[in-house]
Order: sequence, then structure tokens, then C-alpha cells
Amino acid sequence: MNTTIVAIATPLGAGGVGVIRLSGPKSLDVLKTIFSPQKAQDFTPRKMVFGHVNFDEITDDCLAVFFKAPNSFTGEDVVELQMHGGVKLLQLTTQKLIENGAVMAEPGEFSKRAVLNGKMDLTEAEAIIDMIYAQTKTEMKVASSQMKGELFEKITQIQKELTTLLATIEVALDYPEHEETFAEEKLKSDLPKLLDELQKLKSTENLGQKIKNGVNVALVGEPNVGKSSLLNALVGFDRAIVTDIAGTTRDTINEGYTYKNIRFNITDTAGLRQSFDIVEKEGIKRSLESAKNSDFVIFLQDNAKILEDYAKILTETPQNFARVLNKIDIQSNFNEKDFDICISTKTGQNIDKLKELIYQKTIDQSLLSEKLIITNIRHTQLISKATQNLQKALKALNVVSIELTQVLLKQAWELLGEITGVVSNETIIDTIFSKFCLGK
Ligand SMILES: Nc1nc2c(ncn2[C@@H]2O[C@H](COP(=O)(O)OP(=O)(O)OP(=O)(O)O)[C@@H](O)[C@H]2O)c(=O)[nH]1
Ligand SMILES: [Mg+2]
Repeated sequence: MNTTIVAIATPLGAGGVGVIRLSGPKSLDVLKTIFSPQKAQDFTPRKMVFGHVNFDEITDDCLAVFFKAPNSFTGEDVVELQMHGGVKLLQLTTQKLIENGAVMAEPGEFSKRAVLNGKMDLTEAEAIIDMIYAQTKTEMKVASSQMKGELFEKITQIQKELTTLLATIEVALDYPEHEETFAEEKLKSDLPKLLDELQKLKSTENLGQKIKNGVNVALVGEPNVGKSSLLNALVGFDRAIVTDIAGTTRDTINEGYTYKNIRFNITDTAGLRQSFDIVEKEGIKRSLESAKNSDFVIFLQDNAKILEDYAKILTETPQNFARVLNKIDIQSNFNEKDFDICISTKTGQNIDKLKELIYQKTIDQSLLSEKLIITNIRHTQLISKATQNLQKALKALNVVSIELTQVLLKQAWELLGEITGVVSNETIIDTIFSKFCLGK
């Protein structure tokens, strides 16, 4: 990492301030090729310097700050230059810095360098990206706890316990006559505890995905029952076209809303009916597909014409659904007991209650207060594999040999190490950081 990288760290667009970041051994020298402090002064680390940038007949008043290695985000010499936030100004300045010795940073390269220089572990770096893209407070909270290193600590603690068990096996292999029984006893009592800890982490995976990507809810039902009207009522604006013509919606329409700090992604679909229209048929096919792939299905019915036979849809949908009666403003002669909730998108009656019902049926609130919630698929996959290894290790102990247990535990240790980056290879690192944005 001898190169000095540069990138615009703020989003491109007209803004009051734009920041350009440099990292690497020549950061300060490269900055000095275009920036001069107002007063004759040296750069004291972490102290803002007022001055101006001057090159190719372009000039701007700026603030610059220098972080001396290793006390910086990347662990290298870092410079941040605050200029006015014009797209062209920031682009031309970056280009000039490249002409004067810096190289363009890859997406995520600052964070990658921070990890490679031991300034943070992989889980913390991944939490940064989650914070940047967070859409809800819950998502922010989970990312913050990961950024504070809570996942790192948990995984490291499990690895430490595995190391102790591996050491016990080692001794048992050297002195089988004295130690083997002791080692077996210890493994039989300690491994289930570790398995419990991993399984507890894994149990948060489904909630973690919902926190990160939102809860997917599909609206299905016959044409004209008011699905599009319900979508509009839930999201709070006229997103979908509503008419009294049956078969108005054909393509699926997606829109979201946030309730109790969780994002809900609603899919409005084509009304289900026997159709010979090729476009509508395709819409109906997609409608059933989105019902199948969602976390929750709202099966909507019309108070003017209550349909008895929804068996077909229910067999194709997930177990998690609600029967909802719409248009209760039309007439009151319906049996409330046949439905989970009765609403009117026209008057807005019970729309809030429906939001609460969806929340209750899709969010496991007992898990929501857990200190650690796994939101990253990479982490859940590794935790699953490590869990399988521990299960096999426990079995091997009973029926095969302590040597096999040893191999399986070592592998589990390494799988957990991939989460934090203690065990890593270039491909893993490159894949993770390629998802980052430029300048981070
Ligand atoms: N009275 C009354 N009319 C409603 C209510 N909700 C929807 N409607 C009317 O029912 C008709 C159909 O509404 P849509 O929302 O387009 O129904 P849809 O289920 O999306 O219909 P398709 O897209 O054709 O499948 C429109 O005329 C709406 O104004 C309601 O709560 N009360
Ligand atoms: Mg519609």
C-alpha cells in the first residue's frame, strides 16, 4: 500500500461543502501541490487549516486537515480537504491531485486499508456500509452496535473457547491414558454451550434480514377489491392507479412505508381471476409469484361481494397471511369473525390497526431487543457452517474419534475467523469492499 489514493468522499451534487480525501504516504505532499495555508503555518495533525486551493486558474477557499499515521481512519497519513460542494470543482480538483501523484481510489478502498492496517475488523467495516445505507432507526441501531465491535467480541469469545477445547484435545492426544476421558467429558459439557450461543445468533437471522431489507408484504385478491387503494392508503400517497374497472393493475407495483422503525415493502398485484388477456394473465402469474416470495400476504376481499373460495391462493401463499375485508363503509352486514381485520380504504378506518397487525405478525419482538442481531448474509452463512461443524464434532466424539472432533473444531474456528477477518483471503476482502461506495 505504497500508493496514495484519492476520492471525493461526499455525494456528487451541488452542496454547501464537498470533501476530498487522500490516504497514503504522499497525502500531505500531494495536497501541498495545490493547497496553501492562509498564514505561513505547518500542518499540525488533527488541526484544521484555512487556506486556498489554486490550480489552472481555478481557486477556492478551503479547509484542510491532516491525520498522521497511524492515528487516522486508514492507519496511513490521511488528508481531508473541505471545499465548496460543486460537482465540477470537486472533480477537477481530484483530477489535479491525480496528476500530481495520487491515484484514484477503488470503491471501499479507504475502509479496506483500515482493515488491512488493523484499524478495524471486517464486521466493523461492514457495519459502516450498513450505517451509510440504513433507512430506519432500527437498522441504524443494529449497525451501530456492530460498529462498536459487539459482534467482533462475541465471535472472538467463542473462538477463544474453541481454542481452549482444542488445547485440551492436544493434551489428550499426547497423554491419552491420563487425559482422554477428561477431554471427552469437557467437550461433551462445553460444546453444547457453544452450540447454543451460535444458534442464538443464528435465530436472529430472519429478523436481521427484515431489518436490513424490509418486510415484504403482497396484496392479493380478486380484481376491484381495492388492493391499489390499500397500497395508496398504507404508503400515504397516490402511488397506484385506482379505477372502478376490474383489471386496472397488471404489472406489480412496489412501494414502501416505515412503521415503528421497520421498513415494509408493499407489492400491489394484478387482481386474480380467470383471464384470457395475455397481459393480464402474465400479471396474475406475477401476482401469485410475489405472494409466494413475500413474508406476509394480505388477502383482500370486497364487502360488496365476499368470495368464499380462496383455497387456491392460500395453498400457494406462505403460512403467514391475513384475511382482510375492505369497503366496510358500503354496508355493515358482514361477519367480522370471518376476517382478521375489516377496513375501509375510502374512510381510512382501521388502516393503522392493519399496519399494527402486519407488524405483530411479521416482527419477532422478543428478538428485537437482543443486543446482537445478524443482518449480514455473509455472517449468517459462516455461522451456519460453524454450527454444523460443532454438531458434527459432538457426534464424532460419541461415535468416531477425538481426532475428527479436533479437525472439525479447527474448521469451525476458521469459519468464525472469516467473519471478523482474522482468517481472510484476498478474494473475500475484495468482494466485501467492492460493495462499498467511492470515498469510503
Ligand atoms: N366504497 C369503497 N370503495 C372502495 C374502497 N376501496 C376501493 N374502493 C373502490 O373500488 C374500486 C377498485 O379499487 P382498486 O383499488 O382499483 O381495486 P384493485 O383491487 O386494485 O383492482 P384491480 O387493479 O383491477 O385488481 C375503485 O373504484 C375504488 O375507488 C373502499 O374502502 N370503499
Ligand atoms: Mg389495482
